Amino acid sequence: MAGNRTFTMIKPDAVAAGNTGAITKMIEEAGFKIIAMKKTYMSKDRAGQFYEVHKERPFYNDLTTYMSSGPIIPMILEKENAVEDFRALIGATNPKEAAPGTIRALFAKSIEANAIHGSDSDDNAKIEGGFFFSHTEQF
Ligand code: 3AN
Repeated sequence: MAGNRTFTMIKPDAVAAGNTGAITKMIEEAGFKIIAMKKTYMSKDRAGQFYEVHKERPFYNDLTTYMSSGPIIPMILEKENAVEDFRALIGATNPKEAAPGTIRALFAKSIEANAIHGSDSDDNAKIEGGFFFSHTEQF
């Protein structure tokens, strides 16, 4: 059965460009309820932990440098079929391939600075949400 929560993070490029409000509005208008949200930073080490699965990929060093370059906005979101529906709302990893009207098509600058993260499974949504927030099950 599909889970009803996912994890997202507005990335440094979108926060710096002043797109936090526009993106949050799109998320809420798409029917997601914001369960938890904060503005925070990741050190390069902490970004390395978050993206541990990509450790062997050639873009890992650049990615963790970029993700620790400025403030981010992690959130836990709730909606029926949350993981899949949120991936549809944000669009493909590469903004050039992202469907028109998706968050990445509208706001991403490049495949690396791609505005927003969305968990790719229910299990990862739990792990990633727990990376930034605790005790959210009671919300
Ligand atoms: P998604 O965020 O769409 O699930 P992943 O999990 O494959 O994509 O990649 C994690 C992050 O790594 C992406 N959001 C993007 O910032 C970066 N990334 C992925 N592929 C590349 C690439 N070929 N070059 C540079 N950065 C990449």
